Amino acid sequence: MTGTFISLEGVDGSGKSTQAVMLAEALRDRGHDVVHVREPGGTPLGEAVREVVLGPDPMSPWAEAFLFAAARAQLVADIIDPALAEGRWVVADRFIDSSLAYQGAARGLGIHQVAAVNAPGIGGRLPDLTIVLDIAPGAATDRRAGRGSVDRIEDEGDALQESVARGYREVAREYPDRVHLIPAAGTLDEVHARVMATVIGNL
Ligand code: T5A
Repeated sequence: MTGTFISLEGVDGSGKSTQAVMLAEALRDRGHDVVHVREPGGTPLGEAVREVVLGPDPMSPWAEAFLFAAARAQLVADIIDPALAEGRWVVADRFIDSSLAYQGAARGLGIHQVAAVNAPGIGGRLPDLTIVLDIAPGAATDRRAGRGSVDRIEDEGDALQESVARGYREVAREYPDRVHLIPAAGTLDEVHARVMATVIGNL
């Protein structure tokens, strides 16, 4: 028995963490056994990498890409693959498409090059469905306003986020069977309804 793997993606502040929680709860209400993970993080190594990669010290684009890939490899080995092997559902707040959009597209490393760097660590594991919350970066910045702390990547501002948004559209064109863009404007419940419709329509 193999479980089902769904990832949620989007620019910073697109609302995907909120929607990941709502999706996990909705799936549990339907009787599914759901594991909810976030990237970078989800394992002791991943949380340690998160501190470094989102911390204030500058790093090269490839160093950044390798750090995210290392955290992902550990998450797949320790949490995602075992959960799927038990037939559970996995809802991930970011996965490989974050690296493809941020490092591959926005940092200019190349989507295929970054996918290739990640490939050995994930051993072919990809989500069954990836939902990208599509929102104008300025609107996402407004949603984050007032939350206080800003990490190193958020601190780079809307120009980077614009490139990331274009990157996600490129990723969706590259992997159209798996990656679906949905509008992230509207209330939490309106966006959740779009997420559920996408899940039901594609799984
Ligand atoms: N990164 C990550 C890479 O560069 N490469 C990688 O491979 C990976 C895995 C992660 C950073 O690392 C980068 C991407 C990121 O820059 P993070 O702390 O996990 O850092 O940051 P984010 O994933 O961006 O998480 P955020 O919490 O900042 O944003 P979310 O998850 O998009 O948004 P969310 O749900 O927290 O909502 C933000 C605010 O908006 C409100 C929420 O209540 C919240 O206050 N909100 C809404 N308000 C109105 N209407 C709606 N529909 C709303 N939905 C949410």
